[in-house]
Amino acid sequence: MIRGVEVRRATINLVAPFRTSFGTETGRDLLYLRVVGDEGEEADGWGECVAMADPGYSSEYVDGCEDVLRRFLLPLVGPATTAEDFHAAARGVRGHAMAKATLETALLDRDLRLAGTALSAHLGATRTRVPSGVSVGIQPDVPTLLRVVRGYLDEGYVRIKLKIEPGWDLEPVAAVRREFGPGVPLQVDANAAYAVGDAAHLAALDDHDLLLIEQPLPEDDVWGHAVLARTVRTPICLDESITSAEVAAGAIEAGACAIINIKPGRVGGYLEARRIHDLCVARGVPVWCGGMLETGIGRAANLALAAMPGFTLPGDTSASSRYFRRDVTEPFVLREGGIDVPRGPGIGVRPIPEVLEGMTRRVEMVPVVSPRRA
Ligand code: SMG
Ligand code: MG
Repeated sequence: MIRGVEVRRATINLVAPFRTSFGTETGRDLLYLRVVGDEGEEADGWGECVAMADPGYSSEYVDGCEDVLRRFLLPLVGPATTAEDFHAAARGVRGHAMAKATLETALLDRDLRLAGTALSAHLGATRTRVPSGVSVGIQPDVPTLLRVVRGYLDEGYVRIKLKIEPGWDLEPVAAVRREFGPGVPLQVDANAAYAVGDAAHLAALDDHDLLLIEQPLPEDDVWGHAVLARTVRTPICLDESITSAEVAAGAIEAGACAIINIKPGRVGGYLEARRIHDLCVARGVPVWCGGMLETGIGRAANLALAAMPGFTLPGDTSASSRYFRRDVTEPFVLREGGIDVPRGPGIGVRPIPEVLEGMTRRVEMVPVVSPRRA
């Protein structure tokens, strides 16, 4: 029986600032949930919220996630609530995908630990190791960018993603292509920094043989992406725009994207992420697993997802050392261009107690009382 949910706020620094078209992250302002039952610590379920401190990537932000969890989502959990129960009950709360995903993942982790099943097996994963790409932030200048990219290639990352924005696009992409040659799988991510009127400019990226252009236009402009896709030859991939399987189906139908970046946090959890995967497999649309600078808790679950058969492109599932000096779990390491998928029950990892305590700013146990629903 579930006794309560521990709400924990913690902080971790990044090894280097990560700059995108919407801002610079120097660390993570973390929200972890732990679903605590009376079956012992081994069965506790963990979830990590992917929201950033500010609403720059999406409208969600971590303090807002904590608020909606405390006021509307945690009250849906009763002593016997499963992840599937919560998924159904949470339909009554509009939006707030990242907040929902945090709690649903913690419940799913607990369900699967009790069942002795690994998340990867539960999702129908077919791989034991997933190829690892790396996302490279906007750099102060091209020589610095080339140095950073070289470092990642030397480490063994099998795909490079460059963050772009107006004023930092054609030149850095051309420079990386020139320096490292045609064999390096390369893609770009604009985080919604362009407008449909930039179509001719973006079409100049076609010269550099990119795997894809990720989210060039604002998240609510699916139609604009469809228009853009008629001008630009490089495949358009959507990230921010894809918030559910229904939106994904519409975007594919509209010709707005040829590839989809699946992030469980953005779509409300692993159950919805699996629906999007299955839809894309049925439509012949390749998918890959995005990243939100997760610590080991979130990363473990993403690796399980990325091991599913439709994930045919390398994801932003990099090693712990790409982000943190010391991860909260045992570090994920890059081996032969990939990272091993955890095998244990649930997400397969748990925080290292002393590391977790060192990062924690506050922690509170919210007891489970009579649930409003479920
Ligand atoms: O986890 O390696 C990572 C970050 C990958 O570029 C990345 N994420 O739009 O895909 C994206 C961004 C969103 C997070 S930026 C703070
Ligand atoms: Mg993106």
